[in-house]
Amino acid sequence: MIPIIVLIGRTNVGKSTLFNILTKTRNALVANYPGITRDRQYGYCEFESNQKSILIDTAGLDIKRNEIEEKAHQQTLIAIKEADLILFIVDAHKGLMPQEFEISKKIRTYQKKTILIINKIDGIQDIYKFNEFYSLGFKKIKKVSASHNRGINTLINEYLTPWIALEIKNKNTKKTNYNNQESKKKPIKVAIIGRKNVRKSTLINSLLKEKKIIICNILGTTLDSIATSV
Ligand SMILES: Nc1nc2c(ncn2[C@@H]2O[C@H](COP(=O)(O)OP(=O)(O)OP(=O)(O)O)[C@@H](O)[C@H]2O)c(=O)[nH]1
Ligand SMILES: [Mg+2]
Repeated sequence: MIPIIVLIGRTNVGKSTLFNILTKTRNALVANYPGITRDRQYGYCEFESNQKSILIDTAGLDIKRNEIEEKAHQQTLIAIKEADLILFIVDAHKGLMPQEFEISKKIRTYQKKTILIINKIDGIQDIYKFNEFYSLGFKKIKKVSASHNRGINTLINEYLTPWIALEIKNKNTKKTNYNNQESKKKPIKVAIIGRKNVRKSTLINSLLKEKKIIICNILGTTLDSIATSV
């Protein structure tokens, strides 16, 4: 059983960028536009010290303005429930935002270990700019730049791998149906392709027997390409 880490935060703070760098993939869609991630995206991290974990990228917890954002929010809550560790990402360029107090409050209701990640520290000269994030009240705080690969090795070596070691020791990790790469048998890969709104996501959810992918009667609801095991 592998510990599960979830990425939470406002939209556009760099959650997917961090997902890609930690999983050493480009599986998560990244763009300078809010609301790009909607579904839960599962990835697999294997760090140099041979520590492994499952990482979940999410839409995060932000203001919900429409049906898709409401459904994405629900997907994020499922991911938090599944996870053993929360990485709460904030954006140093934007500074502390009022909804981040709300997100902190929500996260705390789950009583899970949380690390506050101050992302986008590149290009910031004034180190006092980071101080406002301390008012969120998290003990473990790490400053990084996901897109410039700054602080990532320290995040892995000083925070993530010791935590993974402890989780495994305590055998606290939960079962997940994510098909990790430890499996000896190579699964057959099937791609579900078709025009917009022809019910591709409905078909996948029926196969999985769960509401894994957001279904909405709006063209182009699924943005990321989602991999899942069945
Ligand atoms: N300067 C700077 N930009 C970054 C950094 N990390 C991410 N970005 C940029 O921020 C934008 C948003 O990044 P994403 O990773 O898509 O953010 P997200 O939180 O997943 O966004 P949503 O899925 O839309 O909620 C992109 O243009 C990234 O290139 C960073 O460390 N520094
Ligand atoms: Mg994203």
